Amino acid sequence: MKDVILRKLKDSKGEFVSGEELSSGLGVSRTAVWKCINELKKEGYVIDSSSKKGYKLSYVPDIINPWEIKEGLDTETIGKSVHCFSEVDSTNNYAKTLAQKGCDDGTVVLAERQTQGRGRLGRSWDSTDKKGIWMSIVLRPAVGLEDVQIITLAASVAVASALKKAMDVNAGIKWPNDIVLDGKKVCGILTEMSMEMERVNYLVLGIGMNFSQQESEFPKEIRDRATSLGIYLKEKHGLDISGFRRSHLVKTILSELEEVYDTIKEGKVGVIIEEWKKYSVTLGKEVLINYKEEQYIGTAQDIDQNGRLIVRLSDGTVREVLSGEVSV
Ligand code: BT5
Repeated sequence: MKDVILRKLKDSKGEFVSGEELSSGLGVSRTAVWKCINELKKEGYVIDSSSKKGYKLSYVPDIINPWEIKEGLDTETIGKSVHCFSEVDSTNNYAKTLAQKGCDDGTVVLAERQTQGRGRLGRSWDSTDKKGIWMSIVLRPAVGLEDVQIITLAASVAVASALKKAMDVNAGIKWPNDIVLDGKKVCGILTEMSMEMERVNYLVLGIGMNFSQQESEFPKEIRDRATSLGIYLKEKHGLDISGFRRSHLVKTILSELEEVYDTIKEGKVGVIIEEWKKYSVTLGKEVLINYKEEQYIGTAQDIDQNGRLIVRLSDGTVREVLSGEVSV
């Protein structure tokens, strides 16, 4: 019922809607409408009430709920099912549980806060309450293990392109899939998967995007390496992040993600690679590769059709790097 009321208030574009219209439209009492309005107010929506004229929506907060995400979402598959929480341990964990129960391809899980947000290799991911986009998407592509890296690269392309479309922000991709702004990490992607008979059973794409944190809100040990869209927009363009909505960026990411996912389904991996190269801040640079116990320096020359980074070492040998850490 809350979503129908919200829809009507939004459709009335700042005009009052009478309590009578809302209650008769929904077939409920005016008290029930009033209760719903109070719940919406508690969530942060500013709704003016007048005993004569009814209710008027005057402010939509920057909150993550299924109505804000689904409203105007132009996708066919990704985001048809959306689960939102005020707190979870990790959206990737929750998404995995849903995937194991057989949820649809494209199911999305979002939380305002994660208590145990994860990075790769057991590292932790700082997920401050309401300050970022902490989101996981379940995908069920009909592919084998060798294609998983491309899907992860494609996700970083989708995020970089969504940042441009939704906020006019020019982000770079550091191999394999860190999204950076002026060399600082604004978003990380964690892909986890379940395999069955050498085929992917499901993938969980975890996307962590720093949105409105101030520098002091990051843990000390990552302050010099992490940034948020808020910090970047203020420093670079003098813009205030309060003029943007996380839900709008989420929708744009989901829409871009569907586009790259469709491209992969059509077998056009080359298109993804070319797009990735456009955003790359790694190619052509001298890089330090850390892979397990090994460390080596070389020049990042290219990425191949499987998403491996091609690195030429100073002695002329060429290495294909599938995973590891890259410092530019
Ligand atoms: C990543 O790992 O970059 C993947 C992060 C994925 C987070 C999302 S949030 C939604 C979903 N649910 C989860 O539980 N996870 C996913 P990695 O490349 O290993 O980077 C981790 C490192 O980044 C840490 O060791 C820190 O140094 C740094 N870091 C931690 N929190 C950060 C933050 N909020 N912003 C920037 N850097 C951060």
